[in-house]
Amino acid sequence: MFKRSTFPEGFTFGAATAAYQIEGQRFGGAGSCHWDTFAATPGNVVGHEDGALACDHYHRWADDLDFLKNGGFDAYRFSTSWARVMPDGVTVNPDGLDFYDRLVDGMVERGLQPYLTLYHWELPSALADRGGWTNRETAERFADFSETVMARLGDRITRTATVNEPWCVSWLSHYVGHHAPGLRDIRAAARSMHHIQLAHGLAVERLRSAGHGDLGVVLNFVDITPLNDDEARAAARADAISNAWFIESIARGTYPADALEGLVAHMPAQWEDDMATISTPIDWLGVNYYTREIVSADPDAPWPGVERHAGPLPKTQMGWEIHSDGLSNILERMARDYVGDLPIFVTENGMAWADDVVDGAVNDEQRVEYTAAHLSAARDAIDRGANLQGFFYWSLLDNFEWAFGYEKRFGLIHVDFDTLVRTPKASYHAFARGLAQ
Ligand code: IFM
Repeated sequence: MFKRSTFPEGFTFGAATAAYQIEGQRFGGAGSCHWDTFAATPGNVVGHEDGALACDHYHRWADDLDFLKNGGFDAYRFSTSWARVMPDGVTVNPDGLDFYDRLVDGMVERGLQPYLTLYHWELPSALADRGGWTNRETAERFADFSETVMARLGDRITRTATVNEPWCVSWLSHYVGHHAPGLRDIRAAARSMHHIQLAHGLAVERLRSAGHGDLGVVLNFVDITPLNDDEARAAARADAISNAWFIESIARGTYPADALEGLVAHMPAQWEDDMATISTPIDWLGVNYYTREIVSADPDAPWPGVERHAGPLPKTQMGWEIHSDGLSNILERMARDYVGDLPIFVTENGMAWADDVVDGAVNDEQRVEYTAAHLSAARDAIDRGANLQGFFYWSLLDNFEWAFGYEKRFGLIHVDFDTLVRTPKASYHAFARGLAQ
């Protein structure tokens, strides 16, 4: 597997989850969120599944935290559901805040550092009704929500991320239509791509002025690979939309020209005035990495006119190529081109596999290998100049994998979704052994 001792002193090892994917949305007075309504609409989620029960982490969180403690992990990356804390998007549900308060106390009691992500996609339906991320007001309300959560939890949080994967919040959800709210509209995409960045910036400004520190953001990256030497233009366009839009605006206060060429006509009025807020300094960067994408131009398709190709490498249950070098490429690029010496954390990396429990055990040797290869790539990135300070496996538990329902299993811990029984997989035990060495 790997050895903790091969990483720098103080390097943080953790595992990550997100609220809607594990908690059980029906408990504790949570309000309707746009994932509830998206999932209730035929054809959106495999098996018509939703997050109503999920892993019932709402009631079983103590056992789940024990897995982290007993495995020797240093930290837990979790998220707060906006719809649980503010069911209508603005009014506080005391039970919601109490739940997260207990959860954070539970981490501290177990010696686990809490890494909070404020928004991992539970947009309250009341705000979705008013246009969700296509409406600038949602960004303002997000800053209010962030301040409320941090006023209650901030004294015990090690690091805070504003938003998880703004590309998923915007492009994947408003242009590809694969995630809530399921739109396929370039104007909605452009607006949401700007407003989610603005939400991040407003929240950082608000939290900073309230005295909070260690503020960052979690961005997802794909290692974009041109199909051949003639496809550099298509690769640049794909990279601008998937990667550069989100990091360049935060690190430099500009959007990449290769993305603006197709989006500028659809941007909200006076968007340039927001760039200073979007690029307000952060304290750390979270990188989520899973795979690469091989691309070429598709001249018959509307902008951005990019076609994706299946690559030759072995694939996970998601059909994603396993390409660990992509992780070191991305980490090195972040340090070199965007954030310099700023601390970087791999906030998600992991693989889905169709795991089964056999005689009380799950022998997921593919995941053991995947994780070892990516940890080795993370270690290489440190030698290549990235100030990488931690690595979080995605995910602690098998969970609700969004539009794929419960079929895709990413966890170190297997969850039987009929009985909710948890079974640590071989990868969990391998991780624990590596952490002890
Ligand atoms: O499950 C998701 C997570 O919510 C965000 N990052 C990618 C994971 C795997 O698809």
